[in-house]
Amino acid sequence: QDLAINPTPQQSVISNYIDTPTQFKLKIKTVDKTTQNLLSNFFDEEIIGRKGYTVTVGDVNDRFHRKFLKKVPQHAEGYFINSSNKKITVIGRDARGTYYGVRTLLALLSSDKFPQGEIIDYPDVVARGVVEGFYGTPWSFEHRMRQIDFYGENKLNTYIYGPKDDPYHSSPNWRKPYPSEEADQLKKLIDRAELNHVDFVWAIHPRKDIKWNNDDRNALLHKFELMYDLGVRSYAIFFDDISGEGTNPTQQAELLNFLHNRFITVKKDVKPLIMCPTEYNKGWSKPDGGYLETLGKELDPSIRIMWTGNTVVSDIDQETMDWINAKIQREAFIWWNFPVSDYVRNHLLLGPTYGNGKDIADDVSGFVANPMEHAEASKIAIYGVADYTWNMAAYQPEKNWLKALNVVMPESHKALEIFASHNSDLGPNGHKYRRNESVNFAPKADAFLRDLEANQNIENFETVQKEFQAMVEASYILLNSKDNPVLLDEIRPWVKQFQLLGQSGLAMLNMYTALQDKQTDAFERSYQALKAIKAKMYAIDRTENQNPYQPGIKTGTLVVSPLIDKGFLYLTKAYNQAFDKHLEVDANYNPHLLFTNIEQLKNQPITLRDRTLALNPPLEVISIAPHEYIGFELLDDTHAHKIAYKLAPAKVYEHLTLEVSSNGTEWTSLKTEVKEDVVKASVNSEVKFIRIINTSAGIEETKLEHFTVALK
Ligand code: LOG
Repeated sequence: QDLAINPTPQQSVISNYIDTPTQFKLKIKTVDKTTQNLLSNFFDEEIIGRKGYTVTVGDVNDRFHRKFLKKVPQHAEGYFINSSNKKITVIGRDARGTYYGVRTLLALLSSDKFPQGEIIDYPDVVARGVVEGFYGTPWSFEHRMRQIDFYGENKLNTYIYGPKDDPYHSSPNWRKPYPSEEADQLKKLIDRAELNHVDFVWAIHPRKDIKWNNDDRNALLHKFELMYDLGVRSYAIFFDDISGEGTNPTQQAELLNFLHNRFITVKKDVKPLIMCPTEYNKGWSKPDGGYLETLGKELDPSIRIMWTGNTVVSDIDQETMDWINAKIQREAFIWWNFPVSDYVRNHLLLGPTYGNGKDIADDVSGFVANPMEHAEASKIAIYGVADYTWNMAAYQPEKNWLKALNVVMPESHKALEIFASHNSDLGPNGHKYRRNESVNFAPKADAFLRDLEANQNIENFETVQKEFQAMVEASYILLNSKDNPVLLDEIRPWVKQFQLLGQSGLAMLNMYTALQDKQTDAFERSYQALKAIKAKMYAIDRTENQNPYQPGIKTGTLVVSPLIDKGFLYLTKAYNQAFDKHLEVDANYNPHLLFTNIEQLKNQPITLRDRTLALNPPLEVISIAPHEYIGFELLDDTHAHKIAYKLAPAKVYEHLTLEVSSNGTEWTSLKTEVKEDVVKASVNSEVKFIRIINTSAGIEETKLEHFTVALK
């Protein structure tokens, strides 16, 4: 039997199980307020008395039997538990260790069988948790409260507050105090974090407009003081995704050392600073600039430096750690960009947490995950992060994932499993980060298509049919479920889309059967039905989640959706041929191409919607060297008609030229006009290529807000 505990304890020796006791006698020794609170909430008057199962809780400075004390692990935050059929003893190495011991005790008591034996437990990674560091709508207050409780329950000890779109964390208001209502809420969150033994790390992102002068230094110091008064005892400074003066490493180090000396060491009860560098991944680090080495040399050794790995979004392994740690002369603090979806906002990332090395525990000073703007849905991945960072060697992604689904939806977890198993990949994206999806179904889908295209009897027909049926049924169950309304609110549009996807799959199978039986009416009915379902899906995609980056709702994109589209296409063609019909076979896809020689943008997706071709705007600053360009290559015989783009700051327009060409070698520049910082141009001739090119002699650093071409 598995202990019902997340994260997985380091060592447990269980000899047998008894019925879980229901009446208790409590002996509480040294515990802090937080642990006391947790105990009193659980052991209410009705279940405690002078008789019953004895629960003893304390720490290593209390009087306990020597043979017990010897077993309490030396690690910070560790604890030891011994249980027999009459009593259980929980001893913590320190206050947080005792708290975690009690968390384990409560988890054990929530199951109907109670183990007897010993647990010796401690975390692998010192700082474990979440960085709310994504672009897009920040989490709500209520969501954050739920998250912090969840961290406490799963022994995560770090919540870094750094939502890019909070104007008081970043520009323009980082110098200003929070308005009183927001300050009140932050205070409540900080208190809640304390109640869960979570370090609330408040981060500031002085972004594009920091000046290296005394005024701005003091503005930072002042803001830190204000946050201190709200209860913050841990701070971070982010220099990611900026350009210009703010990126200077010597200045950054000087500022951080100043804050370290003038604030952190003065306060005494504040934890060491955490910083996110500008070159926060290997792909972006410029070897000649010496940026990272400068930070490594000049930053006070106590200051922790964040790192996202070999690229912006990547999994972390030993080689990653060796490389960065040597440069910064300390163990990097990992900022793992999963399950963040701010660059693929039309997708949900609900798959298992996997991909990181199981041997890097000693090489990191922390490990935090950047989540989706869907807080509750992110818990699936965060549950895995809690387990992975606590006990790496024992971590089992698949098993953990199933438990996570159970925790977020205790009643409907089976339906959620079907939904989540088909909603985990990101689709093509600028960071080239992909996840497995439809793992069990993929080989069956492949076999189905193989048989279909080889004109053979489809052996897998029923299996595939069952999966589509399961998708439809799971969607009904989820939409009607009551066990996590907060989660359902986040995923509802995707569930509806998923239901339609399942139905479209069934229609495709009906087309197949009708064709086999040579029933033309039935075939055409299913064909029309499938098109109608697609129209409905298209409508959802055009109305739900209409953010300016990746608007819409995508589901089952890696395996299920391509299977249905290919099947539909193949069957319609076969039908047209067999019965001399002319049913439309157009599949809607984007035949145009991205046209760029900028390495950083080579995988940036482009989309075609309502006759408008758009570059998916990257979230980061891009640098365009002389002669580098970004644009589109149109399919032959496409008529472009209006071009619009916006780059920031607008002064880069002086160095960029909008050009068109019919062959890719001879270029003409277009007449443009600028209105409210948006550049506009009309195309009056046949063109195949469109590009914005850097015609100056210097590198242009810019944020690309949008770039679109309207097609006739
Ligand atoms: C940002 C982050 C964003 C993430 C994924 C870091 C250090 N910064 O490219 O705010 O959520 O990538 O889009 C980032 O990762 N920039």
